Amino acid sequence: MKLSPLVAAILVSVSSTSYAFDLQQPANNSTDNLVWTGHLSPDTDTVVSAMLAAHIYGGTATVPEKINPESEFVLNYCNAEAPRIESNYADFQVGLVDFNQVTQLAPTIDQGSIVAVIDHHAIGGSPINTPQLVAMDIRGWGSAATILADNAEKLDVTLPKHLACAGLGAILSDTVVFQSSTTTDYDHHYAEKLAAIAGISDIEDFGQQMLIAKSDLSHLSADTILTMDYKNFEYGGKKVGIGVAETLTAQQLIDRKEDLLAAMKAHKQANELDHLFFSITDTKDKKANLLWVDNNDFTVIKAAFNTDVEGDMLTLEGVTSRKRQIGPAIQSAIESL
Ligand SMILES: [Mn+2]
Repeated sequence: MKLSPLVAAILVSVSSTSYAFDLQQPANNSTDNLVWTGHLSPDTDTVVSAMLAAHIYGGTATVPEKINPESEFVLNYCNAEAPRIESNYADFQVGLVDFNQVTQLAPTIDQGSIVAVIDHHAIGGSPINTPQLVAMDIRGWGSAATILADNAEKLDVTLPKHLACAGLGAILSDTVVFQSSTTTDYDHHYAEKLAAIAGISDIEDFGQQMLIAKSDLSHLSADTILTMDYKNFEYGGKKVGIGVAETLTAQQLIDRKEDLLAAMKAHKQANELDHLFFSITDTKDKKANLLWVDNNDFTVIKAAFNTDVEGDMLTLEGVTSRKRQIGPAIQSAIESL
């Protein structure tokens, strides 16, 4: 059957506009003005995932804010350059890596410009809300970098040494050197593959050096420590901030508790948060030391961890993951109060 010109024109226009960003066949995508970015308060997985995505799919890697000392260590170790800091995302097509919450989105990103999300977090809370179809690849793996390593392999994209090394650093960071309960077999599998490409024979040693590099926080202000690895959430209509400091030398921070509490109080007020929590996460002895600001927060802590609390800090043995342990407990407590 021969199509009338009108029908043919409609079909052409439909087929040329109906595809979302194509994560399976990158050649189908226009990468003009495409940038990749992760969440605010970027961590190593967010930084490196943007770099991996730009290498695999085209476009430019960016970060929405300055990178943290751990990421600096990893990029330095890998001889890789940090992505540029983008202060204005208007006029770009944007691919998101390592998050899906609007509370963690750079404020200049128009949600209508988001074309893809590659992530490993729950969609609960306040996910992005887009008028158009967005390509999504969300898997319950230990890091977004692991998902991107898998995509690179399936798409036959070779990773250069420095990116393989940085990818390995991102997996080690998010899984706390495979100690976190979020670690999957995929993370081990791709960590080994990336290490082989990067020529790194001792993965554990790289991981330990990274943990040591991020542990010394003595030169940083309490406010910097609070917001360095920090995420905003919306749980049950409440604005909730959760900051984390992962450190091998937790006592160093516990000794600065009064300082941290003062910084938390100021941060909670300035950002008009309903709740604010901070965990001094002891990566050596695998426990979280939780701090909160006021009685409202304390009520949530008691409900979340179902425990009698004495003093102004709650130590939770075996708890190291905001994503898997601290966040979900706080979310369900707030939603049930
Ligand atoms: Mn991540």
